[in-house]
Amino acid sequence: MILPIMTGGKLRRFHCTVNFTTSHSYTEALKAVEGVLEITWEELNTGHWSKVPLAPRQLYTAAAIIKIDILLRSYQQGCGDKTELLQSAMKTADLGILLGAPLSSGDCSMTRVAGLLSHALSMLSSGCISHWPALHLWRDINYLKKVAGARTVPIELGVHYVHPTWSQKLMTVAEFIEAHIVPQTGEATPIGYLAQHPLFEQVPELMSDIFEPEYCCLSDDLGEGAVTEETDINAWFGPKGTVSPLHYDPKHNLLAQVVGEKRILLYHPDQSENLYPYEGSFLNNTAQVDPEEPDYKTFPNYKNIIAWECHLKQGEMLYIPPKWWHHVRSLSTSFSVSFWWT
Ligand SMILES: O=C(O)CCC(=O)C(=O)O
Repeated sequence: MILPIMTGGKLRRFHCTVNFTTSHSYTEALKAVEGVLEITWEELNTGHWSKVPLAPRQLYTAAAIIKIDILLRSYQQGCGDKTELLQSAMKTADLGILLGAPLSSGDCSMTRVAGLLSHALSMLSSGCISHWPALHLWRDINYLKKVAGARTVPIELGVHYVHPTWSQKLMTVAEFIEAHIVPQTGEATPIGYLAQHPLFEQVPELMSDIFEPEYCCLSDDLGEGAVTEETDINAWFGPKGTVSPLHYDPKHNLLAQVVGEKRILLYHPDQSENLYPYEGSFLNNTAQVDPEEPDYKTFPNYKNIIAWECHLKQGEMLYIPPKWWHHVRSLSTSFSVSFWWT
């Protein structure tokens, strides 16, 4: 499930305008706003387009914004078919772009919303990995122990990789499972995470439980003489509570959720200045802001952020485009596989 979180700036007023949805049902609210859109539509389609005054076009935009908000709230509450709700929001945004007018000079919020919605429709896919044997095999830690238990792997220990107490330790997969996966949340401190590790090169037997998605053949550079690099396939295996801090990667990424669930916050690359990347070449793909506890005093631009929240469930796969910022928290014991390609 992906849903937009629009805070700050021009988009904040979307939320202010629709508080009435708390006391009315979404259906009633939708009916009311569709009435406004219909009446305004009549006005916009009477006479020559060049003669249509600004006010009804602005009203159309305002009503479209409210309708989108109601549709996204319905989406969030699980009221209706999720794809249909997003498609309807997308169509409303497109009509708003075609027929409406900015509510103030320089306001391009309709275009922005449409862009965000089109990403939401295309980024998350379910059913793509339902044929992977890993989906049922990896839920069994005894299977993982049997296939990979004796292999030594690097484990990240601590809150996350930019935290001052973070460290790394080598241990076998079996030791890691006993110390960090079997204990219930909170029992094992610090949290251990087998993160970004090419486990499938090390243990080819696990590779036969998954399939590289065909999307990874879609290279950016198909020119003559282009050399296609191998896809980087990494394992991310850990207990509830692992965090990959807010960062971006230069490659296309398909993140497949094989076991458990993750909450992923996503930000378009144009949000970089609101995220305060670390300076210098080492961590400049990592944000200083912690989106889970933003320090607005030190990072005031974060108030203007536009973010997407995605709950990536078992069996789903998320496409993260190059340079898109992402923050990832596991909500349960989790095993994901990432495919990075150029
Ligand atoms: O799953 C995670 O913890 C992080 C995944 C990630 O950052 C990636 O695939 O690029």
